[in-house]
Amino acid sequence: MYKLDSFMADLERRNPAEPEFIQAVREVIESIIDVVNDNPAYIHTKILERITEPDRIFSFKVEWEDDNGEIQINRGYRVQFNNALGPYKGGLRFHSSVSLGTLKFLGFEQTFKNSLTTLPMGGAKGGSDFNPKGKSENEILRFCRSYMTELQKYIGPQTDVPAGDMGVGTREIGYLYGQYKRINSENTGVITGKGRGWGGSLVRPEATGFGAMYFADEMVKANNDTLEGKRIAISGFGNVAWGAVMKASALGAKVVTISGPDGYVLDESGINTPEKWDYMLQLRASNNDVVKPFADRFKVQFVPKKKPWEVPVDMVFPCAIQNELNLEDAKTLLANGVKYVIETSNMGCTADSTIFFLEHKIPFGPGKAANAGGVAVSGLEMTQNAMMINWTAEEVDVKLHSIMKNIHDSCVTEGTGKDGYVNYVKGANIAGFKKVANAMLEQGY
Ligand code: 2IT
Repeated sequence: MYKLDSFMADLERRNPAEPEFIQAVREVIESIIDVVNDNPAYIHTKILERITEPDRIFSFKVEWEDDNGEIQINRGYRVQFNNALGPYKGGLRFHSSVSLGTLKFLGFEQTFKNSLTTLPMGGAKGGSDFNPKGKSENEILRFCRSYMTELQKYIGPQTDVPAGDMGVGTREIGYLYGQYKRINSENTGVITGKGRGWGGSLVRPEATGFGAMYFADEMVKANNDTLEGKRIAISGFGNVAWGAVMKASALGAKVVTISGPDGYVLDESGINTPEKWDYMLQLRASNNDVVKPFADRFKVQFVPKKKPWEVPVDMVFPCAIQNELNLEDAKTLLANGVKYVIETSNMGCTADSTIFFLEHKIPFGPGKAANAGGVAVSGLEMTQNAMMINWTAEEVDVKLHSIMKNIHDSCVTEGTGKDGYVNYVKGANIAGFKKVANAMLEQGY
């Protein structure tokens, strides 16, 4: 029999100073411990110890030259967490906050998320503490080239397929893929999120935001409700927020906020025109990591140094970074009448804020379910690359939509309580876990 406290104490002892990893594991173990203890095969094969230990971790030096001719040194990583279901798959994050513990938490989450998509993908994550803010195009190119010179030793289209995450978009994927190809002389689906002209899937850039909105659409329908007319607060202004605002508009909802490290934009008329969406892309491409110019450009309100969670809304979609919404924010949101929370960033809500929402029976879509659309379309990109064909945007979108509906339904199946309230956190964790755990058991040790 597993006991939560002793298992977690042991995990903390073996993974010191990695609070995000511990947080991510604790949430999963709390959800699945009864399922595990009900199945002797899980207990005597030590499934929990095995599923929380990454298969392997690479850490490497990345040297590159800045525009002043000075040598800079960053640390690069790839965490290959679990490949029971398929080749390792997961994004690369270039951000000053990146540490090994961050990437272990993200790789762990990715394993269950990828399982939920039902596509054959294991879980991984990688990246660097390289901070793209303020870097020139040439500096980014030189960094990507050096990073891939090391990373290419460990990846391959059947082994490990990276993609983008924070700080890594189509431009960076291009530079990374170019260097992989230069060294290995092969054109394969070794990385996803490629440009649409050279093997990238249509709808991949939009996929995480679209998927989150499809997931939200299923959540509201399950509550005999509709997205039509809903007021939404979104954080972030990157690729994920961009996809989400576009799909929200298409489905009749109104997004009134986006945010950056400098504060948030409050646009009461709604972020619902192609000009505004295109401007978000320009802002991101500028590498300044500020959102205020959006407010200046469209003459709407800018609230400096604050998060958008103080704005009264029906739904919130954290789309920026882990632990960006805390217990205080959760209390404010609830007092202001929030009806749904869709965690679109990975572990965007702190543990206590998640518990608060669940205790108050707010439908809460956890990141590993709600944001799985991105990696799902990455999986579809791998399929297209392997078949040497391109699907139309409609074909990809239909598949994405059906995957998100499926994930929602799996959460309902595994997460519905006696009172009818759907605990999507529990549902996603149980559904994601069972597939990975059963595959591990069937494959032996
Ligand atoms: O967090 C994520 O799921 C991603 N960054 C996307 C990973 C992928 O392989 O597309």
